[in-house]
Amino acid sequence: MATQNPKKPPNPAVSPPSVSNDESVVLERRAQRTEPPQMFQVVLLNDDFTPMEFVVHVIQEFFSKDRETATQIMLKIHLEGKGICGVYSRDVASTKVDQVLQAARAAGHPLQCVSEPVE
Ligand code: TYC
Repeated sequence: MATQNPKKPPNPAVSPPSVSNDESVVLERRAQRTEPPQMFQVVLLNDDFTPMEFVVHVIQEFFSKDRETATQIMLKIHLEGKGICGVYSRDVASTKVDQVLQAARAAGHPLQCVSEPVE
């Protein structure tokens, strides 16, 4: 399973309080920066048994690709060993993996699908 990178906590909205000469407390406002959420790519892996037509169907069905694009992705996986079908938030990517694996097992195919964090 993918592991999470420990990240530094974001810059706090205000600096730690500092005490000025006249003893008043000074809080310096800082620009707030929200990191974009970590995204996950859903990757299909090649194998020698899953029919090409089934893979094309899966890519169309679960990754909303047209038939031509799905065929190109399938052929890339077939030739190169793996291929990215889409990039999603963590939960959506995880659901896509579950859906693909469930459909593959129900049809009796060994197709493998994983999600991995995008660099
Ligand atoms: N290599 C498979 C075949 O020749 C086709 C295939 C493509 C299987 C992509 C899995 O993710 C895959 N029938």
